[in-house]
Amino acid sequence: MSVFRKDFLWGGATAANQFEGGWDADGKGPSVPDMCTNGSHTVPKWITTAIRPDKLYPSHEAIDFYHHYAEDIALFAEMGFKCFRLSINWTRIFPTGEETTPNEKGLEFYDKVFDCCKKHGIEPLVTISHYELPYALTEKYNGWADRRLIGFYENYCHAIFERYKDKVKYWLTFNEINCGMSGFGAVLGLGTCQGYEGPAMGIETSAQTRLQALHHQFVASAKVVKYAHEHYPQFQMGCMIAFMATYPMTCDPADVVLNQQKMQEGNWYCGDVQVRGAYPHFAKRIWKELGVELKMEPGDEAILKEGTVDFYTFSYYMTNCVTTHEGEQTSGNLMGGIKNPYLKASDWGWQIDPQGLRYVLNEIYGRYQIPLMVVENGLGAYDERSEDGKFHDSYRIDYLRSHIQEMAKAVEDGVDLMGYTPWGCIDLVSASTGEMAKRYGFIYVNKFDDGTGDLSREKKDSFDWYKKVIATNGEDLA
Ligand code: BGP
Repeated sequence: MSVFRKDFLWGGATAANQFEGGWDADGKGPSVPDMCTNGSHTVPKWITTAIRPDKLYPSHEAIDFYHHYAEDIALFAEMGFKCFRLSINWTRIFPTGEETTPNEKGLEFYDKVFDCCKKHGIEPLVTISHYELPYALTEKYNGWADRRLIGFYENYCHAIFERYKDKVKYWLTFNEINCGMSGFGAVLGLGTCQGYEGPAMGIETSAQTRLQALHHQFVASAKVVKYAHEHYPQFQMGCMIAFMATYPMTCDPADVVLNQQKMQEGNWYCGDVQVRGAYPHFAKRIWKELGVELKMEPGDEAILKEGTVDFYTFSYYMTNCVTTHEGEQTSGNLMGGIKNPYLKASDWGWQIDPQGLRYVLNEIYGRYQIPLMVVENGLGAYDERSEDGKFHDSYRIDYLRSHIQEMAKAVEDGVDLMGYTPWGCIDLVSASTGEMAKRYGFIYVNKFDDGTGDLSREKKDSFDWYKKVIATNGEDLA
């Protein structure tokens, strides 16, 4: 008997800016990622203030899901997906973010996508804002630094809630909202990069700007969660955190305390606001240390309390260590850290830690006691075509298998786990580097870093493997 729920949401995850393409099709406006060039593990991707004709912008065509959605969703259905996580591109619906009437053509595109999911019995899980802020809002308002963004976000949500109320049940308000705690969040989540041209992850913003911008996102999220609960009781509203677990490198109590603070800042600060509806006790310490004076308006505290989420979702790729002693640096999803001698790393230096997933699931569930969902996990790797012309990605299968095994243990520990949507179920553009070469998919896409490729789709070995996993509800992982 499988330990997973009967209605476990097996599936895969994507984000509009990383796979749709059609960046200016049918009235769509430019978003922040549309201004980002390609890069690699060693060369940083840039954000530019205008489209430079001599540069390559990977989101512009990406893998052209915009024109391949029917074929791609049919492939997901063939694997047996119960759930498909995708995001809505804000600028398809409101090209500059400020319009009051939505762009009908943009709405129609997602109608077609959701209808296609329905035809195949696949439940959509929609991220409302996945690193896709209208660039016009960055240019004019410096993104979420400006409180007026709350209103624009509400308009956007009201429009998509009403349009898709019969097609979408599960919603996530912001992807990896906690990226706003760190510098690189400026380009990714907050859009606080007004007038900036340079390495996208290298922009420095003050902690004051970042945490204030995050506060605006918290209020925006709570407002639309409350609105959804009042108007669409059938909706399930979730948060999404980049869970970046860290371990103390030594048993020196100073390392343990440092690690606790790192976990508070990196993971719990945002989760606590969105799940518990108030800033946690340690927020005051963080504000003091960073010299932040948070501006709250009357009513903000009440709205945070009233707009708490129904379920908690997170991405999980790797773990790092922290220490007050010497240690060797390594990289990771959003955040680097100190190397762990017990773990191996991916080609991008992300340390692979399946057991950490069991640990994290227990920690989160113990704290919040609401259903959890792993909405990103996976191995970014270089896939080489073998002599027989196929992609034998056994390394990806090993990665996923070991993580599913640990999820199963967490479920046996008593964690209420709703589902699992591994990242980049079809190859897509990397968020951190803008590469195609960093592939996560069960489905290979013939699209390359230099922008060439005929966009044809091919199944990797992991495709049939995952199909079997889903068919057996996670029992047969061989
Ligand atoms: C998360 C993002 C995704 C995705 C993933 C993998 O931070 O939510 O958008 O891209 O990480 O990261 P990367 O593409 O950098 O390998």
